[in-house]
Amino acid sequence: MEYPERYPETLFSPPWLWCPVTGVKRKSRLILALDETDPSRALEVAREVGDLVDAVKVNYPLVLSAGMGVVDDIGDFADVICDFKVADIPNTSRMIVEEARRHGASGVICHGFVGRDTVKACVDAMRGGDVFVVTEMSHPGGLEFTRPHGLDLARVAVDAGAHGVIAPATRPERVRLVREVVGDMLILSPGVGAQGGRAADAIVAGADYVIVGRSIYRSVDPRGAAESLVEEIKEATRG
Ligand code: NUP
Repeated sequence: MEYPERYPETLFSPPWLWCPVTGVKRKSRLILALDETDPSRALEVAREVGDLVDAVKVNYPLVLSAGMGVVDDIGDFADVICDFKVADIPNTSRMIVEEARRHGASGVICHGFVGRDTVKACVDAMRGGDVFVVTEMSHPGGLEFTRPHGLDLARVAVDAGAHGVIAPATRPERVRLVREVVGDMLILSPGVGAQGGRAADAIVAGADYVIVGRSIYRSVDPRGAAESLVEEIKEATRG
């Protein structure tokens, strides 16, 4: 199956707005985690903040309630990353990623603990799109199993040719260590706001993007909330 050119605007955008590793725009460095389960509300929020964020990340809560068509719909406003935390044998993982790609996702998130063969299958199935590998998870339970193996998981991402990793904004010191392992690869950091992390701290520690969900989509003013985060990130970058 042929897929449309991912970022046709590359031709027209100044190169400094683009990351060296992938075609992901690095404009606001903010990614919206749209875990809203009411499909029309989700689209409303995506429409409201689409121009402020570099991508919208969708996860099972939204896709299970709205169906995969929501990925196509959100694609009208922003690049979409499917946070499916793919964690299966390579063949099944490939099929999952192909579905995400078929619906226009420009990125997927997979687990690394399943091994390099699975991550490599995801990278191949993404056909040039972005694959991000989870390292240490941001919630308290992330300390149990993912913390002790977080840097190994980052190495899996590097070895398998992934485009980036997920590292916890709740523990900026871990973002720093992950950066040492992954070099120039992208680091996306969730855990800002509702989970207690700060966008500025994650960016200063070396994250390329922060992923923020509830603090935006549950706000009475999602656009205002996103604007404050963009401002905070800008300040941190200046510093
Ligand atoms: O380690 C991770 N932590 C995390 O919160 C890996 C993730 N993919 N996420 C996701 O980021 C989580 O599933 C949710 O979709 C988003 C954070 O949302 P919020 O805590 O900002 O509402």
